[in-house]
Amino acid sequence: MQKEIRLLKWVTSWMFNNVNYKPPELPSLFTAVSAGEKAVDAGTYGESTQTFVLERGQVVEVIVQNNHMLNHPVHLHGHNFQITHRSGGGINDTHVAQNPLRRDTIVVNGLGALKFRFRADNPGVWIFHCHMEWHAHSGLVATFVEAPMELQKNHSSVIQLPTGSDRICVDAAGQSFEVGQPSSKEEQCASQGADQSNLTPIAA
Ligand SMILES: [Cu+2]
Repeated sequence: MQKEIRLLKWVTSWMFNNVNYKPPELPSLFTAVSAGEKAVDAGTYGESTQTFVLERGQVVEVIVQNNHMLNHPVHLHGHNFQITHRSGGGINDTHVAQNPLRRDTIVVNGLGALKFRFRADNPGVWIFHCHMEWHAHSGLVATFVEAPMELQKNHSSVIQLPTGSDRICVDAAGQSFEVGQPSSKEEQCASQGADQSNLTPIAA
């Protein structure tokens, strides 16, 4: 008796709000410090980064409703959030603890819900993601861009962007240049029609 066995390629990807996160060509932090006033517009960062732009001092409440049966340890960079609700079901309870648990990582239960709050008092670009790495790699990531205009004012003294970032305009133009080419990077980018705003000099 013959049995046929089919091997199927099964592709699984995870997402928040039907957005499958993909790392942007230009890292979101670089966009935040180089996009001028457009940095406050979430669309500037690209749809697949699922960006939320926060104002300085805002109290942010995040509700995660897990529509899948697996638990996910979700992690937020840049903050210790207060957990105000966690359940095995939906958000059906308005009770907030007097002294809520503070964490930067918490499991959202399978088919459960999680609610947490933090104050946007730490300008930066912070990702929110599942800490099971393959879930994050396959898309379970969102981005909080916090007080980008303040970040632009202060970044040169607090953020050291890697020197390799000056190649981004080159990559964006789909060209590469030989090391040691005498013309300035600005000239190289201009000749390729690339956006020079990525070349904003970063003070040491
Ligand atoms: Cu996960």
